[in-house]
Amino acid sequence: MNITEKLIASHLPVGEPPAGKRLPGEDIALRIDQTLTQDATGTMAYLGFEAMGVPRVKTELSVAYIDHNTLQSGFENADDHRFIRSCARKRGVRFSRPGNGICHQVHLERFGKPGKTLIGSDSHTPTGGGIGMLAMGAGGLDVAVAMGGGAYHIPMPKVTLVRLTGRLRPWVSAKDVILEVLRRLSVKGGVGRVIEYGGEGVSSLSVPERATITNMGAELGATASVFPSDEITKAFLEAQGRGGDWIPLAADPGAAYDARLDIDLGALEPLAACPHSPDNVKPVREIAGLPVDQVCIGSCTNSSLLDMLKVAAVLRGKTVCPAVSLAIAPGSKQVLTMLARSGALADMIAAGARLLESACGPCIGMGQSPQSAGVSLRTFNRNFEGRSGTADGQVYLVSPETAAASALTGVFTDPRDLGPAPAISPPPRFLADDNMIELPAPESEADGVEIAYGPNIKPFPRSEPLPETLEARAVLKVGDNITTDHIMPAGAKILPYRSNIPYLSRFCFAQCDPDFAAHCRAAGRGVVLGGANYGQGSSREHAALVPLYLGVRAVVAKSFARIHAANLVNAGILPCTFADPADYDRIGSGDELAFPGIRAALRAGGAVTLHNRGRNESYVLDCALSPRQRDILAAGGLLDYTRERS
Ligand code: MIC
Ligand code: SF4
Repeated sequence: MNITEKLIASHLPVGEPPAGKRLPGEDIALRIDQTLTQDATGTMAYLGFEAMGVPRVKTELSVAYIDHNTLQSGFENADDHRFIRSCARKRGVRFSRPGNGICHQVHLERFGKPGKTLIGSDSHTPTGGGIGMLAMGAGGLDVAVAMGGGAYHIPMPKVTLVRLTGRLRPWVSAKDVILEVLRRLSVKGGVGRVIEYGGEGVSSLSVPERATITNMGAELGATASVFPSDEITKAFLEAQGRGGDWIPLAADPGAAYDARLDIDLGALEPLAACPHSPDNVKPVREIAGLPVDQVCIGSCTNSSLLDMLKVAAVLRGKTVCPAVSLAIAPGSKQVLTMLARSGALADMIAAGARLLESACGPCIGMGQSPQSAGVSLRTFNRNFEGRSGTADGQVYLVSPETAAASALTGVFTDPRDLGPAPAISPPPRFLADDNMIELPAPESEADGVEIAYGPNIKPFPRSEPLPETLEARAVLKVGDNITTDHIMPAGAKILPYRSNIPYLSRFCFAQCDPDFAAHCRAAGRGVVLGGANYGQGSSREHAALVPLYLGVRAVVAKSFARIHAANLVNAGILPCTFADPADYDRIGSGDELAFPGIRAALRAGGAVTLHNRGRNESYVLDCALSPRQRDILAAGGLLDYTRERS
């Protein structure tokens, strides 16, 4: 078996056939050992959990992180933090306080365990694959179900082996490895797949480097990415004071894979993902010389101690170019404290870096938006149009080495031009102090903990069971690779309202159609028409709940990204694909549509008919839904489905 099959086989509910017997795409139910939430999706997850009525979480470990909404420009964020903290205390969840760091970085440092399953209400949860976990992003409701002891359902993935040979050359780093994978496979290339790393090159990569690679597997659309758990993993866990959490995990000799990609680490060079997609990758030397306005270093992709030490070494004794604003957000309290103690932080500050707190910050548009049409080099994972908060900002994704070099020169710089690379090695021991992780109240005292709802926390929008025939108007038609940032933007002005769906609805699809909400209101019931890979990017279920609130009952697309398709079903919105993609061209925004006999068709498990009244034409749609998902839609969403069964 390969590693993925081993992880799946050991987490199938008892009595289920082994993973090898499953066909790709077939629904599988996985036992979930650990969950994580972050605050921007966490309020919905805990509102869902409260609605389910389960008194205490049933996982081995559940952690609630506060890392996304930390600007606190009004009462809203602080209210959300208080709500999440109260849920965590009452329901048996550990609470990582604001300031403790970015969820994926902290989870890797303090909680991730090889061989375990993890789901998180954040699309970059696959970061945990760097330590040998089967770690997946999910919607908040799915995380709530898993916290309650329920299984997590995914389509059985295909497995792609990325076989690494050789060693990275100086100044080339893990970011360049994943950018190369993105260049070759594209943002759709991982859909329905787990990306498994193997080959002799693996042993030259440290855990934080592996985590950079698995983190950005999310940008491939992959279900998860996973590395073996080996001596390097063991050394990392030991250095975190968690040697006892280690188990070995490797593919069996001769294990089979559905596809293979070979990468010679020694042949890689510094790369950059150019605006506005993580797969628009070019060698840095081709862009060298382009003036740079801003550099941001951090995010869950590149904020480890190793990354920060490299950056500090490049900056030491120099001054950031006057035309450049350099912002640095170390990934966790552990990283920041160790930087401070080692003196490396002083090197950064002395060079002119603007220090940000250990949180997502600019990555999700919470501050540090670049100037008009500004060129911003970021060590982050997403450069979707407008995500930085500046509509015409030009965001490039690069390694910490390229970022630091360019901050000094003021132009896009291949770090190899700086001369010999500084030698940085991981510390033998990390400073492990979990004093910013609050333990839940003991079960005997949980009854006394009040859940603190603030005025910004509005109830969950509710769907209704699907009617026999659904009649609705096409309210919007969009092209390929529409992201959840298009559907439900984030950023400093909107993110504080993640618990307030009515307020958020004003901004739904704002970039594609500023009148989207008005069109929905006029239509009553709406259908969105999408191209390929609809809903790629984040796990935010707001991209389903807000359209639901506006009356969207179905999305018909050429294909879907996995997490968003699941979120639509959980919200009670029907996701279908065109059996003949050419039919996409035969429907337009404003067309009156009908899905005759949709309820019966879903029950029967077959294809669905879409009737276009204006043209008097019918099209065949595929609904690649599991029997469980069909039942969820019939019930009007996951909450009602779960309630019906409890
Ligand atoms: C992101 O990187 O887009 C986010 C913000 O972390 C999202 C979650 C969210 O929208 O709250 C994600 O990746 O899932
Ligand atoms: Fe936070 Fe950015 Fe990572 Fe999302 S991608 S979890 S916003 S650091």
